[in-house]
Amino acid sequence: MADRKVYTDYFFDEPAFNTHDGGYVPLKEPDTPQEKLKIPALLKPDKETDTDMYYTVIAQTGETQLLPGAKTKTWGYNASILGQTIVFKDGKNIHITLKNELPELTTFHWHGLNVPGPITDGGCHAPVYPGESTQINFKCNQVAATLWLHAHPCPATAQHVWKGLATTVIVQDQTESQLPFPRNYGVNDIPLVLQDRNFHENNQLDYMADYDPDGIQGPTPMINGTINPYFDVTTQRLRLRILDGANRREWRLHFSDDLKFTQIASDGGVLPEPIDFTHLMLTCAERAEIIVDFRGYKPGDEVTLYSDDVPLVRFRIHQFAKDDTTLPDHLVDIPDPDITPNTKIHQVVMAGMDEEVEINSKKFDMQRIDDKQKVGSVEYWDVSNTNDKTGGMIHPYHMHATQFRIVSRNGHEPYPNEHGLKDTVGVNPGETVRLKVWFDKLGVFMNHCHILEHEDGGMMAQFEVYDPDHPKTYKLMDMDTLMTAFAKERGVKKEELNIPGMHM
Ligand SMILES: [Cu+2]
Repeated sequence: MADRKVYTDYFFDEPAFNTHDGGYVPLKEPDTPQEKLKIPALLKPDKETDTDMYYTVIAQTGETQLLPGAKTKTWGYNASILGQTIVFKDGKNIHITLKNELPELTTFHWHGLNVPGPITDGGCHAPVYPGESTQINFKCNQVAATLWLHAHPCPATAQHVWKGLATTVIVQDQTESQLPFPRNYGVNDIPLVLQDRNFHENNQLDYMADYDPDGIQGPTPMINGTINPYFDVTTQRLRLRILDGANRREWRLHFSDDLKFTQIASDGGVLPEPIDFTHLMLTCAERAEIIVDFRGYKPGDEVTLYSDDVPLVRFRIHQFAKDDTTLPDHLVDIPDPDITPNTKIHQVVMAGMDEEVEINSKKFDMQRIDDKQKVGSVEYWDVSNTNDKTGGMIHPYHMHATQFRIVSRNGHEPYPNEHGLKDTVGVNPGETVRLKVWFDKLGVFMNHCHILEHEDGGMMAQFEVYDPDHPKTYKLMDMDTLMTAFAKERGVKKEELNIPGMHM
């Protein structure tokens, strides 16, 4: 950790920060007692062999003690809220039984995972109806990374995630396992899912009461489903796998004393080189793995992680063994394939706010394929955000089925921590971000803004990854089928469904 440059900047456009939104809900420090940070259990495989892993993932209802008093009704994966952490090992065949024990349909989307679409990928074309289960099988074929599983049943994705359907997925591989990173799960390697909620009468969530077409927010930080958490630090170095799991909120992270930390991985895996920061901003769905070194602290000290000025997690320092591990200047090689000659530059224009959101002047249509790319081809995608009026806002752009490279922002170098693989990128107002994108799985997939209310509201498109030698047709879901099912499951008429995006 010798002489690397330390970045002290959030990089994104300050006038576009969510704090300037008309409907911004400031975070507030909870006045409830501090609680031990919940560390999700590791989901136990039903069976594991040298070549195969078998899991059962259950979407279930539950009740969670979030605040003193009444428990909050929540949803989760193999847990009452959020879920157990799921580990995939590179090179293994994965078999997952997806079981829906919720009162309504949902889908299981593997954010950042390189799998075929549209069914295995788990977007809106892959509903699992209540009481039913289905099986997906795929080969895990990608580098070590922190990914996540979340519900994606358009246009109720935002409601389902708000209720708790999101959990961390860890991919492990040989290369990462050789690097000098902390990896004792729960002790010095922990997931940190950053979310915010608003609590109503009896400590309950009320999605419709807090609905905002530019993204629901709550004043209370909720970290791994814990309100006002602390974590007992027992090692000098701590690895945090941070996910912005909020529907809309950006997190501007920094520690007390402006403690320096080191980012070692972004969305799609380990960075080419470690990057030192004192401040780090994450937009929705982005991940950052960081290592915090507490060498300057002694037992009894406390180091706080903040977003803006609000405490998120208090790290209580205990006795730890001295750790002189240093990170190499170069961590991993990142693939950088050449652009395939004679291919077009794809254009994605994200525009509008509130109910007016769209991509390329269109709202999402499950039955329409908006773009195509040949499997194995390497092509540029130019992603623009035209919300440059009245301050504008940052749209976090996500593509299923790929880990891309960020080539440039308005022709300039991407941010210092954007030289690794990414599946989500925050696009500033008036900016065009050029991506280098390639796919190795076939299917129909979604690309969209990851502010979940924008996604549900239509700021989403679809593309097909095709093989000209083996053309395929896909049976695509339609809005009416999903709305009819939701209405039946909720026991109301279709017109009475309270799903804001359904009229898009
Ligand atoms: Cu957006």
